[in-house]
Amino acid sequence: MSKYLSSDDIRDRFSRAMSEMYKTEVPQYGTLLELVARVNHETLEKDPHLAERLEAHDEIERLSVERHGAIRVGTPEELAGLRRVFAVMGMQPVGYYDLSEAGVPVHSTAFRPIDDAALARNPFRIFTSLLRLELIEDETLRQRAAEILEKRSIFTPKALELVDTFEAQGGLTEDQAEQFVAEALETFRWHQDATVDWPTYQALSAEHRLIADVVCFRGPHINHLTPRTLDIDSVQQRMPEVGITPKAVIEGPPQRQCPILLRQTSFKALEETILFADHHEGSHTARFGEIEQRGVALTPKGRALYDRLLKTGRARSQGLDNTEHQRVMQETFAEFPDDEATLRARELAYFDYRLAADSEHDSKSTMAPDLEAAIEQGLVIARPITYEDFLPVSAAGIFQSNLGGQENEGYAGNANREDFEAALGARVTDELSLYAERQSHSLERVMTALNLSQD
Ligand code: OOG
Ligand code: NI
Repeated sequence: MSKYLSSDDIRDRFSRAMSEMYKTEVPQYGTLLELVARVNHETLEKDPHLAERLEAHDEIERLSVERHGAIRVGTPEELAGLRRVFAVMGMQPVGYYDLSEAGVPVHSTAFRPIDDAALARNPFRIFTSLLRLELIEDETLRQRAAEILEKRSIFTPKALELVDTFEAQGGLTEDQAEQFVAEALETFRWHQDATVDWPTYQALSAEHRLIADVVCFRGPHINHLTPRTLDIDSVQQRMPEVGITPKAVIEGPPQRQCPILLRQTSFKALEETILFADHHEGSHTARFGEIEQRGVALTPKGRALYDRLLKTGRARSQGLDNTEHQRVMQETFAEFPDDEATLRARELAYFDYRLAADSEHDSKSTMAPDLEAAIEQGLVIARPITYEDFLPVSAAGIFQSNLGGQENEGYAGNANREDFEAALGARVTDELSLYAERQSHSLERVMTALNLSQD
């Protein structure tokens, strides 16, 4: 047995500690967690078939611990530091998201666990954005922002020391891990006092509110934490009952028999009192709450169809309320097959193949001529692979709803993955390749076990 705690354990502890901290910082988040737990419980009670399926797919356990968060940093050094901190918790950078297209001066990745066992244990993810100062046109303002960022250090000395220890030893002992969780948490804490005076804040905020949010504080405060719900429509509808006002529409695909990708909604950021460095008392809005419902990961072909229908649907539902928006989306997405067999046959979504439990012992002697027959005979089970990543259009909608819709079209067309990776000090993993690999590995195992040839 290793004398070190596993990265999965450290991540699990950290995500719980982060959730506790955010609950005290933003009480509405606690209220939202309770509502989501209630809705999930009711949904599972009403639908025993869903409960069984989630159980069989190792998804019941992770449901109650599942959440993602989001942070924004200001410099390449900060981003690279985060990469090392998250690596201690088994979280790798996956995906590149260009938000300049949506008028927000950042690009992003998601730090998350990658392998099946780690995802089943606790899929905690952090959507991490890097501010793009180079997109600020006003040179004086750009330099001012860079100088301010230069002066801060977002990690505690002890956290950095423990990251060094982790890298040198290849793990952390129980005591070290405990201390690491407490120290790492400090980076994401909220501070009511800004590091700049009120005029500086206002100047940065006038360029873009997000720039002020990144530059004017001691560190990348966690700006939301998002539990996973099994029925997002119900939570959206019931939020007002618990005193929470949801954003206008649910982002992403409409409700379906076979959920795809990711549906998200949030509540508006709070206006919070801030004490500025010149003792001016002002306010800042940054922190909010969000919920998500996850479905199956799509292949490039499925994703292209999703993107096309989303674009059509959004164009047709401009300015509509959520009920009408969802109706238009349902109509638009009627073209997207909504049963697992077709999603699989047309290679629109990724599946994980397993031998049925009772076909394991005499698998070699089955008479199934091919995979499809084996599935039909119940020897092999194909289960949808859950989408673990994010969606740029939805993310833009979430950013926008919390920035008062502030967009700057001048930022668009600036995707720069190379720059982002240079800042990160590593390549980001392509999310689609991860799903494709999981599918093909599972397929190989099943084919070998059943003596089937792959053609
Ligand atoms: C991140 C917004 C993106 C999501 O769930 O798509 C996001 C941010 O506001 O910093 O969290
Ligand atoms: Ni989010």
